[in-house]
Amino acid sequence: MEYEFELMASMMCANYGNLEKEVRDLEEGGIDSFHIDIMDGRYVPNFAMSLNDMSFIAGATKLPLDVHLMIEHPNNRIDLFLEYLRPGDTIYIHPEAEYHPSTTLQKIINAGVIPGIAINPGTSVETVMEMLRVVEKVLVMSVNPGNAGQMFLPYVSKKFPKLLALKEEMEFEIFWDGACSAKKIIEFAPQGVKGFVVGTTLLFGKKTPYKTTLKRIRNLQFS
Ligand code: S6P
Ligand code: MG
Repeated sequence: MEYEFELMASMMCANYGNLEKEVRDLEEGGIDSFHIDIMDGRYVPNFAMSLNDMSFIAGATKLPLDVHLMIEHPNNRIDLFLEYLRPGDTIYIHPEAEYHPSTTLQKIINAGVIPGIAINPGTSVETVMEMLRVVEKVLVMSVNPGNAGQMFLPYVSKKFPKLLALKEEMEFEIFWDGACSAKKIIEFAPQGVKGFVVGTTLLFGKKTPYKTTLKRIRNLQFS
């Protein structure tokens, strides 16, 4: 069996010594989009990428950007990001980081950008239920946000059946973020998870060229 799924490159894991080459190599390897992890050092205890990194990548590729905002009160700063984004790009916010997350989501929609929410490991599907009707994408975090290279949290798997049962009626797609391995793609792509963020677990920091790794992932054997 073959399943269609998207691969998003976690750009916080890329080599910043030559970011342009990283973008080209990933494009050549057939990546679907660039996942941009924006952190403010408050909502998460780290600073990863920022506005300048995102705008550089937006200018360097025509492929979609998948912007994951891990910042407090994104509504206060969302215009800065929207200015650089194009139709087909996505912004995910963390609902816990906002008093009125659906106002922020509406701003994203009004700008012609795809609205998404990211769900932390400790956040239940029930908590974000109403927003599932508003968003087009749900990014399920299988690690706590803040760092690459973390351990997969097994209890997150239990969330998928609930989301999969709701996705048709509420019209959203499900994406996986954190410690994504080949095993997880083999298990979850057939169930209907639409895309996977690939970071240090599968793609970056290895000796293998991106093209080879991405081809291997596309050719995974599903029984
Ligand atoms: C974590 C971030 C993620 C990571 C991704 C890296 O805060 O949202 O997108 O970049 O998890 O992948 P890996 O395989 O190193 O966990
Ligand atoms: Mg992310």
